[in-house]
Amino acid sequence: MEKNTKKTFYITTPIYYVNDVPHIGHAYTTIIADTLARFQKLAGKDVFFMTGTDEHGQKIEKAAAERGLTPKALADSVVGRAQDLWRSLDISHDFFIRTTMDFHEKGVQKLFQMLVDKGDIYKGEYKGWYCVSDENFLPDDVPLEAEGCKTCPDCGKKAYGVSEETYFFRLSAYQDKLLTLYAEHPEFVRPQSRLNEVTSFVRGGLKDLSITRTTVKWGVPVPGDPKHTIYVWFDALHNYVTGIGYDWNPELFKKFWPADIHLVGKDILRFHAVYWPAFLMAEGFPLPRTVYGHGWWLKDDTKMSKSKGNVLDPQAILKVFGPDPLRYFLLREIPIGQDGNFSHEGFLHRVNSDLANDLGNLVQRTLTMIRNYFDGGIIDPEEETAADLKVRTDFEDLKTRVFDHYDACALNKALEEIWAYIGQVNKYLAANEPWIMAKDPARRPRLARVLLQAAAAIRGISYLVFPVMPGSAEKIWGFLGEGKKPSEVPYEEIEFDGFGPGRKVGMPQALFPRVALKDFLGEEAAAPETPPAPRPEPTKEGKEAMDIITYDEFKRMDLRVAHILAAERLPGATKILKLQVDIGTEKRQMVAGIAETYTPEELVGKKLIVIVNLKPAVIRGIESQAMLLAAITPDNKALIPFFDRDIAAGAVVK
Ligand code: ME8
Repeated sequence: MEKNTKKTFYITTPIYYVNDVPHIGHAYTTIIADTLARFQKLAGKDVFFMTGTDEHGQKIEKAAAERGLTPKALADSVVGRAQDLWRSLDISHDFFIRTTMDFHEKGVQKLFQMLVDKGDIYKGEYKGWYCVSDENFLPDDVPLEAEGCKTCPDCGKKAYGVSEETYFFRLSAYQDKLLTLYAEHPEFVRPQSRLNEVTSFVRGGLKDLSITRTTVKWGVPVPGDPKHTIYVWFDALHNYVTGIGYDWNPELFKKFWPADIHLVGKDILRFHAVYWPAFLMAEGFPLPRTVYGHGWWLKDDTKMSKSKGNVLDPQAILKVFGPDPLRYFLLREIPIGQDGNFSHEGFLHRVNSDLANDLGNLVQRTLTMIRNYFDGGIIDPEEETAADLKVRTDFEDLKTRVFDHYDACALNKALEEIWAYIGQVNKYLAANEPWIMAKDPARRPRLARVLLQAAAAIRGISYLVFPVMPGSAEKIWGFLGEGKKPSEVPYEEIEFDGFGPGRKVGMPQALFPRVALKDFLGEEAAAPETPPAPRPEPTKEGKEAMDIITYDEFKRMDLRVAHILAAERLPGATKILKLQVDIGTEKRQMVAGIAETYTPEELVGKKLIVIVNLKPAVIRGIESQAMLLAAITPDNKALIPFFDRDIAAGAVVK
């Protein structure tokens, strides 16, 4: 695809209907647009990012009547809540357009009149079927049902018959021009699969489009013929030009039009990839570079939609997690073109594993060590070894690849690559064991190098995730003692050496909350985690028998020192960890209820006591082949007794 070399970048979301407040699906589009806008700013472009609301038409008229409100009062209340949501999601739009704004209505009327004068709009009679939910005329080939009605093939709702005087837009005259556009500029519709759909739709033939209604009152009046209101899609699509200054700010319009990306859901691709360029061709405007039709978020395999009532309210998630976990999850989970099923378990897994464990712990551990071992800043690092150099050069390569992914809207790929690098830096730290080096003053220059490398990597990582997680990236730069914000550093200037010796770091705060499914969904909705095996209430005889045992009985327990080789969390489990241990004679895996007291990272390398001849138990589908000894605190947490000097794995405990 040809590179976009323009200095400006204009990106839009659809303007959402005000029949209800936005849900996760609307949040998704808006987050993608925000991420691309933030990235393009880092890339040095002058960016304009617009979102807004679509307030006219029959759908809104009907929704308002059902609530006993005027359409404008309904719009005002939903707009307030939508704007609150975009604030809570850290959306950085430059302008919020409402189609009830005066300049927009005037602009739409002016363009309508221009097309009448040109002969591209003419008066006629429309007979057909209309779907209010989609604000769309049904194609002629939709069959008539036994009861004499038709069902909308897109949303499955009942359509109703219309027969009225209308103004038509001469869409049929643009069929060949549209096909030429798709052939000469395949980047006009993305992804490629959507271009194919649109092309075959247009090849199938285009009929002129009815663009006014006499039976809908809530709309922009047709100039000189006010018994007609302008069809809501003709009105709404023009927000992309009125919002950027058409007819009221020629400089702004000249600077940013045509749009670089109209980001939309695949449900409204036809309006944007067929009707919109045809209107623009008729009006003589340059055409947008790309209409990007993204996939849908589904709930239980069905598209989330306000009219189906299966939507998820993002505010419920934002209250617990803040914006970045949701932004990250939605962008990481699926490539932009595909559909994805939203599950709370999937969301929590990503937050706990990718954010809290991988990124959060890396930041927390590294900064804590820098503060503990080099309070005044890291000094006198030794020369880079090959392994240290790899952390640096891999960052430089990563930076280029991530840039290309962002530029190509491959946001999930950008995040995948960044997280692979986070994993690499975590391994680098574990392999170097700085916490052990810190005990030996002779190894201080090496310790300095390892922590310097990790801090520099963290600074780079935060910069690269900034477009997706702006708040967290800014916080991490703050902990690193950085004077600037990531948004103030152009992409081409970001360097691994931005964190150098002598920099004093601040106290890291927890970045991502670790939340259990039951706390998030409520006890009943959450699948039970493996409950600890209940201790049987001892009978009188049993109690006496348990109180005193013989030495021979005690001796039957094979207690040994075990060395923890690896530790990890299990997806969706908040209390248990999976450990790999060396018990001297062999390696064993075990599952232990210690996740509320210990992180996997701090356990690796430690030695503890385990009983190795207990019958294996299966916990969460994993065989636990040993059990560790731990004291139970009053609030039911496990505290492991470690050794106060080194001891070999396998040593007998008695
Ligand atoms: O169509 N998954 O407004 P709308 C992903 N006013 N994205 C989703 C989604 C889901 N389940 N549900 C909604 C309109 N969206 C018109 C637009 S533009 C000139 C006029 C997103 O409130 C997606 O971007 O029905 C979709 O295209 C848009 O919300 C539809 O919003």
